[in-house]
Amino acid sequence: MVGRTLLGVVWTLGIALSASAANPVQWSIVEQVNRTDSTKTWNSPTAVDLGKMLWHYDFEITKVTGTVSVPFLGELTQDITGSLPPEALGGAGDTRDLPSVLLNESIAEPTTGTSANVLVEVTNLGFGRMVLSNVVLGSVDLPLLGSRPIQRINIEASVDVIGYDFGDFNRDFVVDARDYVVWRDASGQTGPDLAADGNGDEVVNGIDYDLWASNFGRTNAGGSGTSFLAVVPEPSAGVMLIVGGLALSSRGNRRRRPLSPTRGREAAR
Ligand SMILES: [Ca+2]
Ligand SMILES: [Ca+2]
Repeated sequence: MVGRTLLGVVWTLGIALSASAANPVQWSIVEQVNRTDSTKTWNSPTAVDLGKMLWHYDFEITKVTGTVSVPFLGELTQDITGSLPPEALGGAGDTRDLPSVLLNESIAEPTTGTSANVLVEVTNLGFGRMVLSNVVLGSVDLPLLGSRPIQRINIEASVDVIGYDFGDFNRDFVVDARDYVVWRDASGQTGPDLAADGNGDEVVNGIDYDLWASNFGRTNAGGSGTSFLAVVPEPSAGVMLIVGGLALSSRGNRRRRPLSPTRGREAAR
């Protein structure tokens, strides 16, 4: 009975995850923090697809406003985005492991004395999360009216995450002969951030080749959550020979595709 219940929970969880997982994901954050709030948490409605080689993320805090109330005039809202430290307003990078922290900063806005710790992360289940803690709302100096306490702030932010399949070394959303060329040209190299290092152990070797081979033919043009359930058979020795031949024959005139995430994003659309 317990086993069946557990199985049901796992099954339901699996359905929920596969139904909500997407690639790429774009999350828009709009949060209001009131003067009485010391913490505020935002959770994404969807999750990234978990079965990926790595994820590229890009986030940006696009707008922060503070609102004060003024007797007889009502509310005045001031945009304070411009006086926030630029390095705290955004970031981009790759991550191979979840959970992954994209930003964890104590941010202070000097003109009003507003500050907070800001944590942006992707959880182990692939959901986005933003936590504002130790929130202190400052005050705005108004002509004739003096210093008025900020009643609330509004934060707008965006987080984009794109996952790449195992073996998609050139990040064009297809695992094919071009990825073999990337692997072959880098074979034997060591170090961080190697495009053909499929398993992230800082060595490009046969293990990475096997990851490419076992995912050969896989495509993910921004589908929703089904890609990691797909089973792609390992290519036969004959296919490998053909692929090897194609790769060799295209070596002279091939155009290397840039590893630009923008390219990948366009391809995903
Ligand atoms: Ca590829
Ligand atoms: Ca490796």
